[in-house]
Amino acid sequence: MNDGGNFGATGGGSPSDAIARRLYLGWSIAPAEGQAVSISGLDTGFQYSFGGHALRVLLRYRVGSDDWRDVPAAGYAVTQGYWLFNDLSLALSGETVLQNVRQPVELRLYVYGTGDDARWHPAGLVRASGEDLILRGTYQTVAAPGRVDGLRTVAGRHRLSVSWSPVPGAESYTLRWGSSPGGPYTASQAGLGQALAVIDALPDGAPCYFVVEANNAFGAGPASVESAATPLDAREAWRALVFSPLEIADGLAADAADPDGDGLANLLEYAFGSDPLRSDGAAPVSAERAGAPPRLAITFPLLPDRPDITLTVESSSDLATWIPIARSVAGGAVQPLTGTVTVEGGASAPANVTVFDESALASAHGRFLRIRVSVP
Ligand SMILES: [Ca+2]
Repeated sequence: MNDGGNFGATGGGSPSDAIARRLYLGWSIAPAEGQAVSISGLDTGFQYSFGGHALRVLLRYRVGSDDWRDVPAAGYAVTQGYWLFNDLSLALSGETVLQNVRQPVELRLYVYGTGDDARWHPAGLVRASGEDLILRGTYQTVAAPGRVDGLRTVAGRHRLSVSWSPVPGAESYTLRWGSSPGGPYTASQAGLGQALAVIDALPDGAPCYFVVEANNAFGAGPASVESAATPLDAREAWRALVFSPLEIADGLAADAADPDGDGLANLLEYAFGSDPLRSDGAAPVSAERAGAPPRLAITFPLLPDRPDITLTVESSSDLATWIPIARSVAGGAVQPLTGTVTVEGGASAPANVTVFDESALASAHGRFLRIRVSVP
């Protein structure tokens, strides 16, 4: 509002004077798509100082880009005084143009003084009850809902949690998804009562493309803009479970990192199921002499749901040449790679598996075993 220091004018302020001088407080409302509003009235008021002149108001409104229409608040005048509240109520249910509106409505409350010099100082629209402006009315659903917007996704192992902004007038939502951008959307969940859903049992590493529609008795609204996300693979899910987002951002969750300083890189902690943030001193892999004649044996945990891990036991007699002697792929059983190697345990994961070297210790000068952990 530009009061110019004076809401009056030479010869007395008037509505046309206030309009010309743009002495107004304005606001607007926009019905949601598929919704109509009916405005029945407004309540507001002025808090002002240095009273001494009549303060008058004029409400102007327009629907869309139509002409302005005037609602004079005849006879309204502030009570003269200092910092008084002056409540104002205007009935608008008789304004037929403001009923069942589906376009934006712009409202302006013009303020003027009837004297030559009306140096009012309204502090704002404030009612005695504390509210600044109450627009009374109702809204009703008159068409299918608008487009769903604001899609957000949280990825998990084999799953996506999808949420979106609630749409006015929606009674339910339909979520459709598929594996190709732009469709076809081969799966769906309909009748969703809330603005969220979980897509489950998704394949590893494949992006999922999805759209959401809002529905009501008038039909389905337009589909949202397509969104896409990829479920976490096994290692990503393990990282998300074990590390905080900050630790991941700082690189502490990288395969080669060793944040607990126990000599086991994160990839090995993941492969063997140990805690990468706590050095508890219990090495997951151990070696011993076993059997008759004695052979070198290495024991390690075999975990299920490690689809990205290949464990290869390698042997050497000189620490220079290493020969693969047994292997587990994707959490599967450990298979001997040579005829004289034997494997105990690990028929079903999780289990401890012991792999016995191919040569008896008595017939070798020195034997060494190690486990190679690799990812595709
Ligand atoms: Ca470690």
